[in-house]
Amino acid sequence: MKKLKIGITCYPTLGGSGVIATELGKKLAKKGHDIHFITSSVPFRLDTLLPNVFFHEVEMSHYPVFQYPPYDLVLANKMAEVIDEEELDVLHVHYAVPHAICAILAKAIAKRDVKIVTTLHGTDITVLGIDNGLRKMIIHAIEESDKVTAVSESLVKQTREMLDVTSPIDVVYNFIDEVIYHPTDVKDIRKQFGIEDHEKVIVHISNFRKVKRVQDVVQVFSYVQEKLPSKLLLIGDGPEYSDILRDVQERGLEDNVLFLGKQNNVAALLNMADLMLLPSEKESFGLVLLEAMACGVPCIASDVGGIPEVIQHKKNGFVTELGDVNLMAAYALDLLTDEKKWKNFSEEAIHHAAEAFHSDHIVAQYEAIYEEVLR
Ligand code: GMT
Repeated sequence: MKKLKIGITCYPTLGGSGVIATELGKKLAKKGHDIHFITSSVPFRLDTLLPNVFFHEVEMSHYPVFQYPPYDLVLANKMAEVIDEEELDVLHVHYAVPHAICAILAKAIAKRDVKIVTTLHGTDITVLGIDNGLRKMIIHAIEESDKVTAVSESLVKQTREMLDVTSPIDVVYNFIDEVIYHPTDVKDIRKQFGIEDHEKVIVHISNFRKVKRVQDVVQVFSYVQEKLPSKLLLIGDGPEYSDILRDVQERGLEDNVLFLGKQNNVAALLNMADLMLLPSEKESFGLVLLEAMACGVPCIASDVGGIPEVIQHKKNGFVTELGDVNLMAAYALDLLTDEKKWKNFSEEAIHHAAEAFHSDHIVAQYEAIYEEVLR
């Protein structure tokens, strides 16, 4: 394929959408495309030095006349500059609002024609449940993009139902970097964390927002550890942190629950685990499930959003009705006490992650989309 100049805008801080955008940029750069990140800070996963990856900072000055800093306008201005100066072919934005809207404005300002590809990650659509004030804006972003993708079939369906849009939306699933996420021996690290050989380890990773239902994780763990020597690793941070901490203390679980905060080397931590729990209320895909599965960690999660497109129920993990902590605990105990079954689920998880979501395949899908919009 012809080498392209591709602009990428995402939220550069922690979060699945930022991870996907950055990993995609790195993979595309390795295939020879020029990648221009247009973001407010260096994306946290942009840790490899590549000669054809560029970072254009959206710099916010102090604007005394404005009550609120005009981030979206400054971003649109920066995008227009980069489109012209770097001669971009494609601008791939992650999130309809504000990034696709900024891209549409930048395209109108820039002298050069550029194609806009917008990826929906879920929160831009589910936010509508809270704030209908952005409805027309999101519809405009979808209709005016040259191509829209969503990270699961479920998100496409939800977008259609909530917004009544009929324009095509392609499903392009999330992916992981197979070089980072694979099974590794971490016996020594387990020891460093005070985990005994005979103990089972359950892991949960999220931004501790209400929708993640971390309290369900704690409840499931409290049932499991009554029957099995086990530890719970809670990775991440967010608004529910203090309530979860209190819950853990009130249940007397503090010796067995490790709050690890935000972590960069998640692959090593995942490899310490025997099981992942993700009991979210909403989840358009659940990138952490894929990260866990690629490391051979079976997952139990709620049957919502795109989760059943990732976990194959009773084959490589389990899905349950939202909030069914008793069933989650029963599935967890079933898996953690049956070595043969666990091994089988673990192998199936690795296999499914590689078969259905391999980065080579997903990156090629995005390249085909760029080709299509440029045709
Ligand atoms: O889950 C979050 O709160 C973060 C959010 C984001 O924008 O990074 O995650 C969304 O995008 C991820 C990458 O596509 C998906 O794997 C997550 O399922 C999705 N989160 C929700 O739908 C709640």
